[in-house]
Amino acid sequence: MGRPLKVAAAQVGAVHRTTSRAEVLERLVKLLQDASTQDVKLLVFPETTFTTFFPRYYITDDEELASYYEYETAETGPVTQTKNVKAFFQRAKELGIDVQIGYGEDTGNGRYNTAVYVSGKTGDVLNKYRKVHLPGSTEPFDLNPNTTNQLEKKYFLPGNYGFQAFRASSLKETCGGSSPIVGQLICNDRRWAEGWRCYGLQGVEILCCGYNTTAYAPQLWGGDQNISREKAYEEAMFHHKLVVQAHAYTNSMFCITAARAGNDDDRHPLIPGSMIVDPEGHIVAENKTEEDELVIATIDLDDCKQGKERTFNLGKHRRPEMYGRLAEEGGVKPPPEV
Ligand code: CDT
Repeated sequence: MGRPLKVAAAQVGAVHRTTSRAEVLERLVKLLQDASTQDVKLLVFPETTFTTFFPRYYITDDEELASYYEYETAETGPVTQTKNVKAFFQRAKELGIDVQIGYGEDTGNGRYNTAVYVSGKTGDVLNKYRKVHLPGSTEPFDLNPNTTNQLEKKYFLPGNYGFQAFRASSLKETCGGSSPIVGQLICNDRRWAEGWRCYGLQGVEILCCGYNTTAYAPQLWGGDQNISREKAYEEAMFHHKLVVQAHAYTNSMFCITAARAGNDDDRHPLIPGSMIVDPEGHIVAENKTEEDELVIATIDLDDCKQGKERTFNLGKHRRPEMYGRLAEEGGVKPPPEV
């Protein structure tokens, strides 16, 4: 192995609306400790990991809504220092593990669906990503508490940092003296080719993606509104794996996906699907349960070379002059009828 690295997805099982921060934190720290015992160097956690996936609820109580965010202001400093969650980051630093973790970010001027990548060596935030593609609607589908809504457009602003790759300098020695190039996505972003390609164009070798993907939400998906729960689950898993494996392959990068899984509130099921995918699109490790679980693999970043130098040698084979529409158009403009 030329540039070996032991990585893992930290899948997190059910977190209910009533589950306390303290309880979640304890579970996350246990995952950190178990990862450390197994010598994991990079651990990826899900989207909005510290709380339940609150955008599924139509929340009218401002105080409850406010409780789902971390507050990062000039006074508090970065999320790693904030009182609710700093114990998590302290432990990651003590154990020397790099982490990516998602959370609701409140800057005082806006709220974002955010993930930070934090060095296990220094405890510094090496990169912050804000979710670009916010799915769902600004108003609830309905007020039935059994309905899984998707109100991210109501509770977050669209991410404004773009798709900026970075070097995980903390992992330089482990990776043969050359720091891994890392990119970040959050949940729905993984379904859009655009972000992946932006990262491919920066030579990204490891894409980290946490998510909360509902296993049953026909109101959100459209199509057969009478779809069975079993079939809906199967379809959600199929689409999750399809996009991750295909985009990892076409951009010649590893991808670590970390699910918030389980059946929240015993009525809002989420898919698992935490996995490590290689640059040829193969799954090299995946979850076995729907609970808190580590999915671990030792990968070799040199395996990205095959695709990057041959089939998907972007500099050699791409024709950007043919792709103008991609940057110019938002929606669909069909050709005129003749
Ligand atoms: N959290 C999140 O982004 N969930 C969305 C649900 C859309 S279902 C097609 C996801 O893409 O998984």
